[in-house]
Amino acid sequence: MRIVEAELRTVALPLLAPFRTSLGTQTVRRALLVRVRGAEGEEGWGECVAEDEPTYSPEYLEGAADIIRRFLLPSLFAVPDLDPAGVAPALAHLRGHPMAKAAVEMAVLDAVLRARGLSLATYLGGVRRSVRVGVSVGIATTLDALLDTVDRHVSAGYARIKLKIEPGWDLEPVRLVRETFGAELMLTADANTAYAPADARHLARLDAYGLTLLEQPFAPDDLHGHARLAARMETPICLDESITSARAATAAIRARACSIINIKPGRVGGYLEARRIHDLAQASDVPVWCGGMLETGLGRMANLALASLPGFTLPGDISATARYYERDITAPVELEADSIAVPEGPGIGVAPDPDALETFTVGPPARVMWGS
Ligand code: OSB
Ligand code: MG
Repeated sequence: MRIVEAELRTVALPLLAPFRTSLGTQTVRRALLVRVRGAEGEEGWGECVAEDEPTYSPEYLEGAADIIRRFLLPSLFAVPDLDPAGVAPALAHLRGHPMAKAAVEMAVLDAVLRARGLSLATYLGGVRRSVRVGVSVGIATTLDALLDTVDRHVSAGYARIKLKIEPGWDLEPVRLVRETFGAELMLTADANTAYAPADARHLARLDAYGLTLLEQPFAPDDLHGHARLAARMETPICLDESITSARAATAAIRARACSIINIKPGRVGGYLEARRIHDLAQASDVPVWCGGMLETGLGRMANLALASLPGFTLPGDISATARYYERDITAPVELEADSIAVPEGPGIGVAPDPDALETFTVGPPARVMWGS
């Protein structure tokens, strides 16, 4: 395709309940949406997972909108025959900003695959019609409130519960959830970098609770610290924030810093880099699963396509709409037993509902045109 026009807009979706992690509390998910239009009338949508504040990653929503408008789109307007696989190379001279790049690549994937009548899952090499999914449960105000929330999600059918932890909210909530819901519950914990290597002895006490994995206890660049922790804990260590590219994934596996990888397309610069990480992890017998960033239905549908690849053997953080929002910008994403169906339509398989866009868009959409 040749992109001739793009539109950037921010939507603000109120979360049904505040989502607290060791990084902060979110009550509204603001998401940046990118729509591209090609010379032949092709159209595609992308979602940028950058958050309001640069706490999970260095990117943030307004910064992502700025680099997309000023640098990424102008670099792509210059490419006459743009293929999805050509997006990352055309942007490689611009350093960093993986979430912004991923959003633009997603929009090009959607536009090109829709024009070809091919689903994203088929294009990526998906092998599953539905994907087992879990819920990421935030830090609660009380242990009772936590048990109520977990009970609701377990009753809904989710295949796995992930508890957000931080110093002061770790052993006790994990022990209580394990005791209340029994050994059969697939349970994990995510620290979002809240600990230091000096906490290793404390973290090792989590081994008593049969966690499937412990996600990202230490700083993103501390591969050595994670490797030392992995060597002393029975619980498998999984990395999220540390895995910023296929090269970073190779380094982490070689360093034995993790034995499981959380793949988020936004964090690694797009769905094609995400697939490369899947491929190299599979070659090293490292299981992967698809992480989430409280995406709208648009981003979650695309993540389902990725999670249908064969190496995604653990349930993803891709929950139904009802776990996040009263109303989505797409048709609601629904849980069926412990799974969600992989979209089969061309491209991502869904588009934002114009009425919902009208309701949730904040501020005027920005139009970026070739030659302007
Ligand atoms: O660390 O996995 C994380 C949300 C925002 C930023 C980081 C993370 C998360 C989640 C939510 O855990 C997962 C979801 O989208 O349901
Ligand atoms: Mg995480």
